[in-house]
Amino acid sequence: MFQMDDDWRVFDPRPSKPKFVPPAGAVDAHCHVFGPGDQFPYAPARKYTPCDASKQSLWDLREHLGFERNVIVQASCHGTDNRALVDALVDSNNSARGVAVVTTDINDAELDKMHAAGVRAVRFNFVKRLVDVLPRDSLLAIARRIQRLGWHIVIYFEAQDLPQLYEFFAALPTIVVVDHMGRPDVSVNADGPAFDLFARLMREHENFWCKVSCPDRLSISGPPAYEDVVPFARRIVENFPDRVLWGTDWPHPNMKSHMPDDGSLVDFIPNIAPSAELQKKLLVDNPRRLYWPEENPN
Ligand code: 0GY
Repeated sequence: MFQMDDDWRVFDPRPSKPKFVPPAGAVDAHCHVFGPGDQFPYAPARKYTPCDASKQSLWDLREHLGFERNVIVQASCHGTDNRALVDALVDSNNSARGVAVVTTDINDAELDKMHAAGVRAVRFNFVKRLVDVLPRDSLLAIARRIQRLGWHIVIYFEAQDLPQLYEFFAALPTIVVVDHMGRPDVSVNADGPAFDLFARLMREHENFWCKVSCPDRLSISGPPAYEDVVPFARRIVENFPDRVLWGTDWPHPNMKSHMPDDGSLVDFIPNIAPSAELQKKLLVDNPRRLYWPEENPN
């Protein structure tokens, strides 16, 4: 049995029922499953040990919040062992897709097997407190390997690192999805130079998509309204309505300040996507086009 970190908070087992009702077919496009640790051990090199968060708890949450599908993202605490993720995808009966983490050692047969289970992307993590970042030539080798399967790349980085990563990102050959808006510093203006650089990446590279997720990780003003995050997310949703995704980030790994109420996170959506049209693009049309393209031949 793995001992959970003392300072890691357990997800809220009884989140509030959101007032906002998501449109039919809504996708929670950023969430995780963890363990159970005795079946799917956490990575020896992990930087934090989470509490177990099972696939069944995720399916229950999805129903409670009014969503129909999930995109499950491999988090750093499971390293490159994607078995818990694949196990959840197989159990989901086509209602979940996955984002895996791999190294250059992976062979084509293993990639094919993950594809059959529902994996559609790899995640490149540049957050140094979470991982030892892979060298760029390894990342490019992985990027080339996954193109055959039509997968895309999900990147996770912090805003202060964007200037030195910008050209590398801009040259990536697939669709690229940015986690949590590239973690902007929300104490500065959403129209200021730092977030302008991120907006420029989105504007000049139409293969870039953005998850307008995790106000709880970014906010200084705090829950439940996370007001200071609103102008950042709104700027992205309004300027790039066809390339945005949203997710709960359940079970909120490695959160130390507070444990968000998933119901409040869903109620945040109309503040960042104020019209029914924007909400449908954010929650239904965009994630389904990216992760279930076979249902959307056009
Ligand atoms: C997230 C955010 C975090 C953790 C991870 O891979 C991870 O461990 O992504 C974080 O600590 O900011 O997206 O779940």
